[in-house]
Amino acid sequence: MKQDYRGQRVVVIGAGLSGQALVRYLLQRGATVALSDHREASQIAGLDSLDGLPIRFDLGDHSLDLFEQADLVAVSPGVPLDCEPLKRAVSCNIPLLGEIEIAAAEIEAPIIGVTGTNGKSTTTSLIGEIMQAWGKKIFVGGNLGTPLVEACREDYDMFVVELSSFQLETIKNFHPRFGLLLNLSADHLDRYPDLRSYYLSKLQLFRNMTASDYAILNADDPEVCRLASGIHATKVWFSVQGQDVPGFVRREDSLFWNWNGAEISLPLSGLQLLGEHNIENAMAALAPALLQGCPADLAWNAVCSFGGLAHRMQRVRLLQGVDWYNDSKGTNVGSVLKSLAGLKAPVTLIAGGKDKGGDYAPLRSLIEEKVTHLILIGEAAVRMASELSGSSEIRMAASLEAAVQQAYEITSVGGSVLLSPACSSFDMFKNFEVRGQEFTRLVEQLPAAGEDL
Ligand code: UMA
Ligand code: ADP
Repeated sequence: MKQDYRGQRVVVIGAGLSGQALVRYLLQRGATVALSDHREASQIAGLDSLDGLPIRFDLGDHSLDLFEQADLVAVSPGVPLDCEPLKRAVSCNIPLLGEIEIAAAEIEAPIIGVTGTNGKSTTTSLIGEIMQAWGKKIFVGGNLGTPLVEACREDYDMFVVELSSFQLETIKNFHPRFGLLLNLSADHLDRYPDLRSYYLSKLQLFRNMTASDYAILNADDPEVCRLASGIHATKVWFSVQGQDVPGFVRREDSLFWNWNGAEISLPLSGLQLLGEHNIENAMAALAPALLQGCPADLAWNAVCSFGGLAHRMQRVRLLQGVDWYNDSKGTNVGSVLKSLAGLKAPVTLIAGGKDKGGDYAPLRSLIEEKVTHLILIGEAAVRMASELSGSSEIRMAASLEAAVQQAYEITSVGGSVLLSPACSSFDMFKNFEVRGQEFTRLVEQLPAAGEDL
């Protein structure tokens, strides 16, 4: 239901992409807006896009009285709900609404929400590709880049939205027609007190969905299966391990769609994306298209044409018999496991960055199997070295550049070098894209045989 904000005093907390988009939207909808961020203006990118707009800036620190006197606080995803200004607002009974909740109230077209610990961006993009090939005007964004509130007043046939646990924390009436839960494993334990709280945030996606909506779920993921009983939407499953479930099943070299009497098979040979996890992403992306009547061959052609997103197992270069891969978006243990699984030994793994509080020990057995050298960078390096001690030869590097140089010197012909950090980038870089770009630049500069060092 469209919300009227006329006459309301709204404080937007967080002045990043979401906060700036919220400000523009709320002003258009008649609110009196203040924008609050604990960073100084000079540290915030893009703030000049708000120049000339009638807003109060509250930068450098949060003025708690602003939060006590508001009618509503609009929350950016990166702001934890237990921060002091939000606790203060809650104690004064002032409602908090997240960016997705505010945006979705404007939208009448079907929404496809994509969540899970890994594979969200790839799957969201695949859905965008399929729908565009089918001639639909589709918004593709959310956590992927463009905040939903930026686009919610535009006329799209449908919206596919990547949703992080942070964005889902503040859901109240958000009601997608399709909800995808790709997988669940440890992540963001620097924000959540335990895994359960993180998983429950993800499950918020389904809270308003009913039997006339569809939940698209990974039948091979034990945590997803365990939590599925609380989901009321009609369940459509996918299984790369060949489980006999209603939905998508992979058997040998084909995918089989088995739903309501329809039986379709698709040959995996055309898929460009590598790795079992990308077969899961492909099945999850195809399901909402087929359920809406998209012709299967058209959808499959769109999936097969997709070459993948940058910074996800992107092959940078073959140099002197060594393959170099940029997997800068491998920011948790679960994703590194998938990326490593797709490579054969010997691998030099460059990992580390900003610690997210999870456990690195689940990496041990695959590292023992495939990784000859583990080069660690960033704040997490010391803890990773201690938790993975003895799993391979471990070295420390003071910078990404030093790590690349070490990898160049020690990796033997026929091997691979993989940057897949299992950590976020914020200790050393602006974001994972900048880390991946820097890695790519460093690797491209490495001299080929015969060139001077
Ligand atoms: N801040 C405060 N007070 C606090 C805490 C933070 O003022 O107590 C401020 C920070 O100084 C900063 C702002 O809040 O200026 C943070 O805003 P934000 O992190 O929400 O940044 P946005 O630019 O709005 O980006 C967000 C998502 N960021 C996060 O969830 C951390 C982006 O996802 C998303 O692309 C964007 O909205 C558009 O939807 C990024 C991300 O890292 C890529 N997501 C995490 C992930 O994928 O693992 C969840
Ligand atoms: P997200 O948006 O959830 O971070 P991406 O599609 O950007 O996911 O992929 C990030 C990394 O996660 C990839 O580099 C890959 O290693 C891993 N990954 C991708 N899809 C999956 C999946 N379905 N299951 C597990 N890991 C995956």
